[in-house]
Amino acid sequence: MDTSRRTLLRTAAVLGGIAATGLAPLGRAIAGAPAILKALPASWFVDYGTNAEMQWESVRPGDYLTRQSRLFVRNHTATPTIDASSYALKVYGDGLSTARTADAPVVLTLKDLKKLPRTKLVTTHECTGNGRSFFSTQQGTPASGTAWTLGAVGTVEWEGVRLREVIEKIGINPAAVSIQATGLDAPYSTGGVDYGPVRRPFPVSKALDDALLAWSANGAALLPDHGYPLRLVLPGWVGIASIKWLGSLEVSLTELTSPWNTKWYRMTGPSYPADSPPLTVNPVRSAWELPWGAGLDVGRDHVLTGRSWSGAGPVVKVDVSVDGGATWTRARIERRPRQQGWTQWSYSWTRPSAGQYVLMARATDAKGRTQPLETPFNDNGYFFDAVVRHPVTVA
Ligand SMILES: Nc1nc2c(c(=O)[nH]1)N[C@H]1C(S)=C(S)[C@@H](COP(=O)(O)O)O[C@H]1N2
Ligand SMILES: [Mo]
Repeated sequence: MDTSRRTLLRTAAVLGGIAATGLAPLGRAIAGAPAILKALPASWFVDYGTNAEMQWESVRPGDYLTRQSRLFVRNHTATPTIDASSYALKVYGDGLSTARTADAPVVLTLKDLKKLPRTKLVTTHECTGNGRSFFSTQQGTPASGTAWTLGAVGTVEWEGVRLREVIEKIGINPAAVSIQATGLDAPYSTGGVDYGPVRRPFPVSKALDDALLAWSANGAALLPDHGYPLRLVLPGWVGIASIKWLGSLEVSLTELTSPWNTKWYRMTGPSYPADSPPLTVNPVRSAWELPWGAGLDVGRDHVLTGRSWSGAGPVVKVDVSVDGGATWTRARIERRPRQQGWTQWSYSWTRPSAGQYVLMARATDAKGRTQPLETPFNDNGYFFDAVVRHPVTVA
């Protein structure tokens, strides 16, 4: 598809969003520049304009990792173009060691960061709203936001430096509690309000545990759409925590806030208290590597494959049903997780007779968390973790 047609479709998608929700962002897509720079072939992606999800049917069972060319994109505005040679990360705040507090921000170039000890880490990276459309299609209550099916997820081997190394090198005040990560993308406006650059605070404990400053994914430099030249990765946490195009880190002695942890990315709605905390660890979810409404040949055996993942630990077992939940059998684990990545599984379906079926997969993680059959509604459609009812036809 040529660029003008893509831009047009994006504009249409954004305008469609406005009609549907009343509060779709007026990003750069309307001004004409594409919000996502990489190619989004229709066989690999569903293109929502500023966002794009991976098509599960295009996932190849032999590939454990998700190539960047196939990884979902979630942009609040548009992918910025950043010059790596002049790029620098600024670290500042009253939570740095007292010797530093009075100083100007610590400025670290990519070269500086690459001199520190390197780490590789596999994580499953997922948007908080993955599965959102099922609040509507499966539970009858539409939620506002991008109507993702299950493709706002991927598993990536990041390379970078542990944030712990950076912070310890700079020197931190032992009383520091909070770090705010801010992106270099354009400020985010919606409903006539400018909320400023995309940013979100996280606890110092997470920074000292497993947070990573990543410059590469699966052995290659980050693509612009995925945060080039440097992004934060908070393993197992909601996608919004992993700020792309990382511009600064403010280390603070007091709790920091931003609209991305007060207004959005927390649960609101009838089932939740007003002071429900900011979302952190991702829930348990599963997907079949099949088209929605797949057609399968009658009179044959079928090996069906899929993946399950959790932000809290490895998925240890997966139960599947091919009769809409009437009976369940244990799926065969094909590949155990690499580090904090997903689990691959399969189910051998012996000569199903002709008809319509509903496939279901229900995973359990090492912490004993499992997927419910129904999940309580929340206004923004976060954390749809219920078992998805996947229709197929055997004919
Ligand atoms: N600077 C910045 N960081 C960001 C975002 C953004 O719009 N701007 N989107 C967040 C959200 S909501 C998600 S789900 C992930 C998506 O990462 P990806 O596009 O690399 O898959 O990035 C997060 N980090
Ligand atoms: Mo997200």
